[in-house]
Amino acid sequence: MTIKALIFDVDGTLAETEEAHRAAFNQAFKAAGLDWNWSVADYRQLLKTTGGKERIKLFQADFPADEQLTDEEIKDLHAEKTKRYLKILKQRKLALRPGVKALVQAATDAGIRVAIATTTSRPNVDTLCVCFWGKPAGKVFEVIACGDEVENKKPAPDVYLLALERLGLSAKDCVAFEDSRNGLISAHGADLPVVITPSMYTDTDDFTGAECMLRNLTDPDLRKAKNLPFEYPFK
Ligand code: XBP
Ligand code: MG
Repeated sequence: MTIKALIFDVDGTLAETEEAHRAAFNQAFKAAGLDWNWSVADYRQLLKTTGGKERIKLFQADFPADEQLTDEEIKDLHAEKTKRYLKILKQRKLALRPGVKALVQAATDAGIRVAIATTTSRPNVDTLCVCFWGKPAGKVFEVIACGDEVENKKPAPDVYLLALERLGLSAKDCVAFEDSRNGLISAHGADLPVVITPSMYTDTDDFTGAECMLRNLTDPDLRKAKNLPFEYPFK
């Protein structure tokens, strides 16, 4: 059977972006006069909630009522965080994870479609693609489904279902690439088989049930993964 599309998560899967997200959150907090600072250890816990706005909301859930930001204030704070995240990305200090570019290229060359299913927002995906591919996301990936376009973020399946709908394909013809347990649950919820490449913040996640676990996408095991509907290099 020939695979028809690969669907990639962004944060942690295409690149180790979470330290840039964390720095952007902390910069935005400081600029807003908040004395919040998320450490690496804090962020490991906080990442269990997907989506920046949702993460902020949960973080302050136990604060006294008069110290909690309203949804509108969270929206503004998150917009400032995105501005700062884009600035950090443009400084080009990040890199794609090993094997990502080669796999996307090999798929494209073989006529296999490539798509994105991410929790983050479109400007973040576009800037990341400009930094690493020299072109916006729509010129690299045929379909892009983002967190703010769906009702429920990962681990709900919504964003993968949206990617499948836009591809016009059924899950059995596609494979998802993820780095986190929330991503695995989301993709499985859409009936997709999943290749996991754990990232710096998800290396202790429980990946039970994943069809394939790899250190990264240069792992030779990608060539012999038995539970996936493709052979790599694509034939
Ligand atoms: C990644 C995320 C994102 C980023 C921040 O999840 O949860 O929320 O940390 O993105 P996944 P925004 O890789 O599973 O998609 O601040 O833009 O929401
Ligand atoms: Mg991820």
